[in-house]
Amino acid sequence: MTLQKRKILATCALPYANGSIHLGHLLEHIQTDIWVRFQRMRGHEIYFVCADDAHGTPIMLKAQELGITPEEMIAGVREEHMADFADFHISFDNYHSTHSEENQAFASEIYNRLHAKGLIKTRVISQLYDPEKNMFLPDRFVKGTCPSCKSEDQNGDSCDNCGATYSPTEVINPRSVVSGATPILKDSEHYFFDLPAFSDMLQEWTRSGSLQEEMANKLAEWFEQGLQQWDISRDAPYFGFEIPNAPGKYFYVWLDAPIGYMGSFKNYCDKTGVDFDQFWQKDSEAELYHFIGKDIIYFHSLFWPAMLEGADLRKPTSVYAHGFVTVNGAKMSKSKGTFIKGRTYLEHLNPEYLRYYYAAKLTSRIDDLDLNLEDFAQRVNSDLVGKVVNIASRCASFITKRFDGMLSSTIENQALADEVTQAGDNIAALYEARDFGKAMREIMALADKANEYIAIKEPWQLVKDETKQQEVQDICSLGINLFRTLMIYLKPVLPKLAESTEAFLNDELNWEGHKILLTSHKINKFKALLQRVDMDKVNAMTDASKDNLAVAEEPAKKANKKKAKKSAPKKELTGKPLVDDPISEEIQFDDFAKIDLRIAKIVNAEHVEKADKLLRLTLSLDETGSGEENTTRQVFAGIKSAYQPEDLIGKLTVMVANLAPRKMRFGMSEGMVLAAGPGGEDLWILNPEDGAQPGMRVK
Ligand code: NOT
Ligand code: ZN
Repeated sequence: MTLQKRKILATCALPYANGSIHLGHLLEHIQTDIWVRFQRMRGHEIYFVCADDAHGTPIMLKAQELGITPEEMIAGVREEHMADFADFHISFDNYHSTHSEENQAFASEIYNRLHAKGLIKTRVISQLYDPEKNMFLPDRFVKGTCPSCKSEDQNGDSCDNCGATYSPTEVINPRSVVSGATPILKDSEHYFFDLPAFSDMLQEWTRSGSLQEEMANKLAEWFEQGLQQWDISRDAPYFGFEIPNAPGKYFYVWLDAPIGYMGSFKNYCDKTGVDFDQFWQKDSEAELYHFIGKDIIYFHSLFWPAMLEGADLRKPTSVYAHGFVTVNGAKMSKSKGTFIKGRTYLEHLNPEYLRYYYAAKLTSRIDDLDLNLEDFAQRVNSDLVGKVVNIASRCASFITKRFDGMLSSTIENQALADEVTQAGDNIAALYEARDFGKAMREIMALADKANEYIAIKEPWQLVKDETKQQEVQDICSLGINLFRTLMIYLKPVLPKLAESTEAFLNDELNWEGHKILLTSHKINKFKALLQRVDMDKVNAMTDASKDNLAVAEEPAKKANKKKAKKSAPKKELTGKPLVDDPISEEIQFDDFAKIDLRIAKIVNAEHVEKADKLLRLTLSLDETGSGEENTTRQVFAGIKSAYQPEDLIGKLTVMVANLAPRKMRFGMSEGMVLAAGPGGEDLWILNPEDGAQPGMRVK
């Protein structure tokens, strides 16, 4: 059967240019890469593109915080992302940025076409505005009291306490997360894309049969609720592209993000001469697939096909969504060390382990995938090292030592060879359907058969009998051939292992090659192909991830922190490293933001009778030092082992000022003093200087 050569363009969702790549991103990139490598091996013309998603308010504000331009920031992040992906062997043909000339040209062109057809509407809307920062506030940059349950410090669009969702204008006592100012309501004209005009088209596209069942169901729900006009404009200041003929108005980041797929491909076509239009024109016969996470289905299956249709371009052949990654059965957690950055993983473990584990657990459905770290180590060791590579290591040395590296001219067990070869079509169908887990199981079942064959034949026994040498060569040659076929099947998942295998076998592994066997062929000396996963390294990786407590921390701050560590006096380093302490339950940023840290002056300190650890402190938050009652607090602090009361009086310290008062045996404690150190004598109250004044907020 000769395969018809297909033209395919595949994409992964574009990572935001303000954070590092983590193991969640990598599920998608590995999934897509396996599929793409499979198609390439089959000889299809396939291109794989991606880019950084560089626009929007969070990126603008983050760059401001770092004191650099957004352009500088996104350029740095893009380099980091590209290096991470390359080291996981993600074989992009192109990795671009949405902040590119190509993307701006397409965004404007598509918008102009929609506009010309009357598909863009304008309307004045009223939104919260930060009068200090002079900017409109996206929902997540507003905080305040929940209109429903009255719990404080809730998000601008939803309440973590009662689960209510609302509009930021309904929030009680709203404040801007950016400046702390009270937002005002301000009118502004916005541009809307007329999504409801595409209702019929979208319903038909949904039924075309190429979407996952769960996705089609989700879409059906949305159709039932009715489609809404989509707000595609944002007011300056905004990091993005200005809308043509609309000064001061910018495309919302989600408008130009999917167009970024086109921008990246165009950038590639211009470098290589590939015909861009063949892939994107309305009647294109090329196939177009977007691999995405389940959280962004709406954008890819409603807005995006509608925009393409409205702009007279082709629609995606399909959109493939996957679920989220959990680690050890729970959401990735920074405190447990299971929020693992790609780079941290690479510092400890071989990327192919993760590629294999993800492949072994991926289905074509939208289910979440659990990366259980024990199971990960066990599975990789038992399947790849114990089954697949084991076949080669059991057979290779006989061939090299006794037969000068030469494989037999005949096949010892044709039926077994045929069975492994004939599985190829089914395995290919499973790859095609993104049922990688099933494909891996098929391959491992064949590996079991190969190992069984060798175990029964026991070439290590036969070799002792001079008359059985031909048999030994024949058995081991078949073993090597079975290993070769399995490595052809695994090549999309394990490109580096396949490369070492090619060097060992002195043969190039391509898909069609699974139909032949190597006879009278010379192989090279066998070198260990794959190390076992070492659980100590896995643990070192999670420990190192715990160290990254602030995972989204900016490079500039990190550099400062390192400096601070170096120059800190030795005394402060005597404590146990933080990573050895089990870190307690993870809290959200919002929880942290609730803590009101203040500089306090210790105006009095005294022993507490019958308490062997506690000192009674009187703290003043009053900068004038007048000692007015409502600015003094009594706090019981367990620092007696480290300080004499008289040494504390007059010192400044940092206290949690809004801790609910707690009744203790000796009286009320109205706050908490922060101290650090391993304990005993080695305990230091945080002791601010440099212009600190009682009452000051600590930021
Ligand atoms: N940066 C987005 C995210 O959720 C993905 C953008 C994908 C591109 O990480 N777009 N579309 N549509
Ligand atoms: Zn609430």
